[in-house]
Amino acid sequence: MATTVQESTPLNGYVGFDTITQQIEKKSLKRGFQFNIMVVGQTGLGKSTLVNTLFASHLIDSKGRHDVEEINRQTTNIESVSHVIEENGVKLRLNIVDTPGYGDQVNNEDCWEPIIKLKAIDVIVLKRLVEITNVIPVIAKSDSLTIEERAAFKQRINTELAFHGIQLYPYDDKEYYDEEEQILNTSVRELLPFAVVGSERQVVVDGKAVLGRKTKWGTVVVEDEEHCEFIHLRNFLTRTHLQDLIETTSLYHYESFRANQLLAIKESVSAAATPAPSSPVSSSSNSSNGPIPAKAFPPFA
Ligand SMILES: Nc1nc2c(ncn2[C@@H]2O[C@H](COP(=O)(O)OP(=O)(O)OP(=O)(O)O)[C@@H](O)[C@H]2O)c(=O)[nH]1
Ligand SMILES: [Mg+2]
Repeated sequence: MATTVQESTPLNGYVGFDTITQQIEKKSLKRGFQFNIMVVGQTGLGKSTLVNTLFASHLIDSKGRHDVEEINRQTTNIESVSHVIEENGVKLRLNIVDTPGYGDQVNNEDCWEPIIKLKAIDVIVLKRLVEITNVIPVIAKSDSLTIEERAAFKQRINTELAFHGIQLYPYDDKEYYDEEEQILNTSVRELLPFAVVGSERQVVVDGKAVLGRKTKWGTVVVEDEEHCEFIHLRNFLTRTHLQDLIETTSLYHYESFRANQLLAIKESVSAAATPAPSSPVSSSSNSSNGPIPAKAFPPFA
């Protein structure tokens, strides 16, 4: 039986389904939203500080010094914390995964040196991460770079990311995003990686208390776009792309993960059902590695 769908069928009376947006809003406000964020990178980069700066609250312990006498403490375990933050009646359930700095736990004495390229471990970690989640690169502690170094570093990172085919968020998917969203995404991609500065300390500038870092030579104001790109990162994360980050994680990454898990189960079941012809013993002893999960496919391959 053929089904014909008319473009738009006129209504003879008020039905009331236009209230669906209010219904969604009401339910969403009641439930709140969940946002998972994980910070990954070298020890002492300022990961914990950045998360606290982003959400304007003390969510995770920065392991830096509380006073100048104290030696630097480090995040040594993967720590997951949950917080509910609220703004104008909107509840955001934040799950923060704070990871210890990788690759250099034994010796981090070079962490103050300006970084000028991605390390091999960065590339390996990034390649794995983009398969399972939305990845947004940042240059932390950008106050330690000169303007020229910052520009050169950005360019270098982008060249390396392109060379390794690492697909970052926001994606360039013409089917998923409409024209307006594509323009916005392109403008965001041009800013990547965001060169940011983090601080939980308030400093007084022109009589106003602002988040910043005061040094002998001046004050870096975190939210001043003349100083760094923190404000662009925060606007992008919270004001323009929060909903899309949540949606694409579930739509692409979680679905891809689920499909791979199902595939792995299917493969292990069929492997168990077909005994190896040369082996006289039962195949239930199986290989010690268990099922090898199929490689996750990139979200917009
Ligand atoms: N100059 C400068 N220092 C920063 C910045 N962000 C954080 N710091 C300082 O760097 C030190 C380390 O910061 P953390 O946030 O603990 O760094 P982390 O990456 O979480 O460190 P681990 O957990 O040990 O991997 C602290 O003393 C911070 O105050 C920044 O943007 N600029
Ligand atoms: Mg930390």
